[in-house]
Amino acid sequence: MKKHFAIILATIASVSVCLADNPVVQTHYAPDPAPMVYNGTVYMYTGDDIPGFDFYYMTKWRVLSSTDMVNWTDHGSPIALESFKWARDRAWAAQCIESNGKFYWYICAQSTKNDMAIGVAVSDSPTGPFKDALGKPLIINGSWSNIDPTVCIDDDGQAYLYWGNGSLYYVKLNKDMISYSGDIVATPLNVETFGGVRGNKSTENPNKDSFVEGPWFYKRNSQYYMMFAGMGKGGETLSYSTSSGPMGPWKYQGKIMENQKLNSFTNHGGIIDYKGNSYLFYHSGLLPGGGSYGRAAAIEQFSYNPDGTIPSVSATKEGVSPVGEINPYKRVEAETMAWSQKCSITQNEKTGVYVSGTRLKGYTKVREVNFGSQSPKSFSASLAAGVDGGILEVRLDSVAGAIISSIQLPRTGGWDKFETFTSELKQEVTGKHDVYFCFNGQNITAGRELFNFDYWIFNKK
Ligand code: FUB
Repeated sequence: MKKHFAIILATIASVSVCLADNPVVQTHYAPDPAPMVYNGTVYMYTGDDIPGFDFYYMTKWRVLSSTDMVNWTDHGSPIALESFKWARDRAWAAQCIESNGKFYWYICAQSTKNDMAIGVAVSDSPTGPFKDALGKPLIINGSWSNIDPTVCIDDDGQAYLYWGNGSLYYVKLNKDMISYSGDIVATPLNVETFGGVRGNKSTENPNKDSFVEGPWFYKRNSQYYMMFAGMGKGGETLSYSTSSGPMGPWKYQGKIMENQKLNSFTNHGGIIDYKGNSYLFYHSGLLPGGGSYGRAAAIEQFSYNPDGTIPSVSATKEGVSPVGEINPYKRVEAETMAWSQKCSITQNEKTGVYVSGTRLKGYTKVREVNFGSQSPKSFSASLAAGVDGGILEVRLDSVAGAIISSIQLPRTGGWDKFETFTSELKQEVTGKHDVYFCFNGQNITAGRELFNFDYWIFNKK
């Protein structure tokens, strides 16, 4: 009877509504999201804001991935300014694409020649390791407009690289993806093509918009799309133009997102289709401590109109619905999460990426964990603690939910000396739940780090 009551309680709790999963990264400020779908997984390439300096002070790029659109696994930072010997500052917006089994990550940065330049890093894996493919920039010509590269490979195999701020340029990439043929072409910007252009004073044909930066180039159902950050009131819009060819002529279509309370001047977007849905990626300054220089990626789902036009999309706190689930009987990285508080991410050679900086009342939330019809018997986690006192509590469906297992941590001999700890389940759990890994402790002063957390698994025995 007791056992059945526990199962009923757990099932009721699993119905609880989950609020606020935007921004989708909370462990750091991850702006300029560039999604890529590869082999059934969505990869999201981002920048890394360092707020507090009143400018886009950025030194590295990051990768995350998801197979359900709500839980994101942090793969750390495979490239930084130091990866490019010609780069000295401004690790700004970037995009990665797969071609012939290799991954080309087009980045922009301030060069040692004191301009902005576009470079490309290459890897055999979407999460790296990446290395500078050329040892020099791919595009460099003294301009500060060489930012925000976006790349698309057409059905005939021809790849196009677009980029720009204030101006929109493109080149045709060669098959090797790290060189180009022909001239750099400037795309005509006017009211008809991109809603307007900076400096247009015409009263007969005034600007409805204008191309600012952040182009996102893609093809869908034989139509070419160029989403871009346009000029709105008090901040950027996400606007778009379409074309029947990869090099234009472009026709301005309108604004997708404008006048949203994003707490950020910029919004830098990306669009993908995944598992039958369409998603708009953008960034906001809505994380605590965030703002125009502390931005983080957010996602909204939308549906194209039957004629291929894009409806207007509002920014939400809730974000998107899950399109997959987590198997708790296979090792899950602790850095896979839908939401988190009071923790951060660290990476090193030995362990890879793990959750660090855990503090009292912090937690990570993992959504859509499917325990199936038979309850697990125990829970294991790989944890490291330089000093004792920390407790990892596993709770169901909310931070105040039932504690189904907990691990009281002894010292493991160092903050990077990970050990696997196993504890019994306190109650039976079946079905689908949100699982909260809550950071607690005994006699801990506020602010003290509790433990580091590498991975977890539920055991059937
Ligand atoms: O993140 C730095 C710059 O801000 C990007 O390159 C632009 O697109 C804007 O988001």
